[in-house]
Amino acid sequence: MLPTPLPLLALWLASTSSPVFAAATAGSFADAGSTLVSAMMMFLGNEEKVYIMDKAEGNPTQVKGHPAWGSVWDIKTHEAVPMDIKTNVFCASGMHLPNGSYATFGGNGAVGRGGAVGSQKTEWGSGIWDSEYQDFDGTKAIRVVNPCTSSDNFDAPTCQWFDDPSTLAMQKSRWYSTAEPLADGSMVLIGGFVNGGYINRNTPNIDPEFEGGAAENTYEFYPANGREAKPLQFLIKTSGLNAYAHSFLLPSGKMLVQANLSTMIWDYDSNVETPLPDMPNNVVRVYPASGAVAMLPLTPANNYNPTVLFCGGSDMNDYAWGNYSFPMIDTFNYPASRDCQRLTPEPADGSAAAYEADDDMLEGRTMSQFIMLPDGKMLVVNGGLNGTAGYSTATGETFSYGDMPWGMSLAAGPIGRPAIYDPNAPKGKRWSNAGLGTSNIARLYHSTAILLPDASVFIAGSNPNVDVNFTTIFPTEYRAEIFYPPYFAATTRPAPSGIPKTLSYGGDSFDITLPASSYSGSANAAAGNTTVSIVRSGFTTHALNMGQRYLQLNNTFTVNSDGTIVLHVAQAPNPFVFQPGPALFFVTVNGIPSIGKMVIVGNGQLGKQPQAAASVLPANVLLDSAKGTADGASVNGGQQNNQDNSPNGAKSNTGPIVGGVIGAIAVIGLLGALLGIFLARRRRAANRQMPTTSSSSYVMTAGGQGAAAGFTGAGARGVRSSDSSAFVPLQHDNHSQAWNASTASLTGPYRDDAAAASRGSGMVSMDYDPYASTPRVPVQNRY
Ligand SMILES: [Cu+2]
Repeated sequence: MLPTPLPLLALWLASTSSPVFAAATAGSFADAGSTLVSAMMMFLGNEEKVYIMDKAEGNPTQVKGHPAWGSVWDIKTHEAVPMDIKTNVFCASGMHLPNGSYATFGGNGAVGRGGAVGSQKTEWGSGIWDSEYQDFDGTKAIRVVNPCTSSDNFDAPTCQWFDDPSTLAMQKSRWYSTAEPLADGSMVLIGGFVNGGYINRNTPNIDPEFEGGAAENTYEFYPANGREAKPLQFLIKTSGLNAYAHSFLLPSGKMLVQANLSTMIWDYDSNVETPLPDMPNNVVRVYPASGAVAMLPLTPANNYNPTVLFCGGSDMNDYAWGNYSFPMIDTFNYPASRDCQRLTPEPADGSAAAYEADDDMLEGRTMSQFIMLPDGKMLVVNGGLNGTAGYSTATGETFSYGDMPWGMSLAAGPIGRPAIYDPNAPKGKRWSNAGLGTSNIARLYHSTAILLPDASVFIAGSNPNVDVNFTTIFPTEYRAEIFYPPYFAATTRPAPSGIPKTLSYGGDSFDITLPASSYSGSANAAAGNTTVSIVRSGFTTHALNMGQRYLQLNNTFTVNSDGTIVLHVAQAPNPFVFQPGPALFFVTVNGIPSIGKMVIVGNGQLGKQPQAAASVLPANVLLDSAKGTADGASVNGGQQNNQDNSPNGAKSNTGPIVGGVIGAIAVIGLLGALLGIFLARRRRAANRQMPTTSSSSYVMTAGGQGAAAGFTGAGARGVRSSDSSAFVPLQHDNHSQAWNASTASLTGPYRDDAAAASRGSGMVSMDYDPYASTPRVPVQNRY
């Protein structure tokens, strides 16, 4: 029998007795342990911890006597521990709060095994609680957590999720809603389904506003502060393809919103919509087309005027998209889009906003996502060549689950190789995957990725299944990986000192010192090629990083005779350009980022942020004779020309290990080719059994043009015989009208007034306040 590649690599790595994560080779993927639950949603809590959420499902890992659907993963040890989440956080939205806490919004009703409605039901039949999985209804939940570190007691309630919809809840049920932060640290929650479904509409679509109670085409604020949920016409116009709408706060204080093929600028205060042009080429970018969408870096050079990049997704026709039940075509045979468009919603010259065709991606991608890297480039990672997000037991063309070629997955052709987009490269040269390795783990529906403080990228999840399934072709995935971008070729990382722990909006500049050992060669050149940036990695789910944003701070510099470079750095411009809350602070020299430090931007409070005049910076002071003392061998690693990037050129202080890994990868490549032939034969043979290991059950692709061909044949069949699905026909009554608003105050102490009041009556333990437990805003000091 053919051995599977993964054990071979594991065996080889074991024989070197090196920790797996010691081999931080530029362009490579490395094992990062287990997430314990499938990483459907994640965020970086602080410099130590990544918080992970899954839907309520039958994960073997238990917490408090039931399957876990939350965990926290440690960046140093690569180990996760389960965390208890009470409600079903299935496909929620999430966002940071100004003090560095995080909140998640909505989810699904309580479910039990196989996605069945929970054992305790409402009168209209949705799940309140399930006796086996012990999850509560999460449709209106607002869950808050204060990120803790290893020095905290994680078992203390102050480090655990606050999750009690009876005291803190949205006004409406929202599944697949969007959360976009506002300049005062509050946020707007947009749309969503009331219950489940593939897309948010019925056939025929005669009731686009309500869909008989299944669509929640409204928005609300958190904290609500007296503001009631209101209908959003844009969601009605984009009916069906309007979940997880793409939204970006703009410098004007208005918001770009994109869904289906429509685009608008929204004044959310007065609920006035200004239409912008439709998305060209019929490409849908929202779930379940799930294009990669992100705002390009905001820089002094572009005067902090945002441009949003939309890449990939699907140009399936309107009929093909189907309805709540499933798509009308076999999506897994339909190639995803390669199309990229740029949009500057508010052009500086006052001209009309217009989409501008950008370079096509190197391959079509669905469910790929952008990760903003500290060097100002954008990594696209995860996803598939064909199909869409979502899972189902049938389509309009394949009626029975037994005939579904990829189990419940509506996508196929997992892409293992990332690509990097350089927004500053000339048109025609913006995409490259040269030097980037290929993962052997499929990251399809419900996979995630997020930037870590060391500027690597944490990648996890994938579970196109209604419940845990280890035997289908695209199984429930717990294996995490770390991807090391090209700048990991550098032998020396900049080591800045004096980074403040908080940033203000305008006001006095601050100085950061870069020692001569941070760079090599001319100090003048290094200083001139240094950027200071804050990167908000966001809340990742469904190929989105909600709230992700990259801001380059304005700076000047003084070069000293001993080679130290003093950077004079401006504060953030204003809270519309970069909303209050946490971010990673990087200093990038010659394309090599420092290790990111977590900072809080703004005053850490909800409410109007203090603003001062823009920082005034001293003029540059250069000194021709000054030089850096770092080993210059590979300081240019992150600056490599895209076209010349080569994995073998990657230098590392773990040289022998690198050679070995590349050798092992070559062997894997050969095995992969053999495996491809093997699988092709196996697919031709009917009635063959599923392999027992997932790594041998699908073929990863490195992408590339035309790679979508070849995924049209019937693949292996899943072994589940159950016909249960999240996408069963819905009860079309809107039961989400009951008032249960957050009454959190925007002034004074940041807490939910109703929750605070109820604590006195014993509804919630007095010893736990989800907001005020730990001071998230440190006293003004420096790293
Ligand atoms: Cu989902």
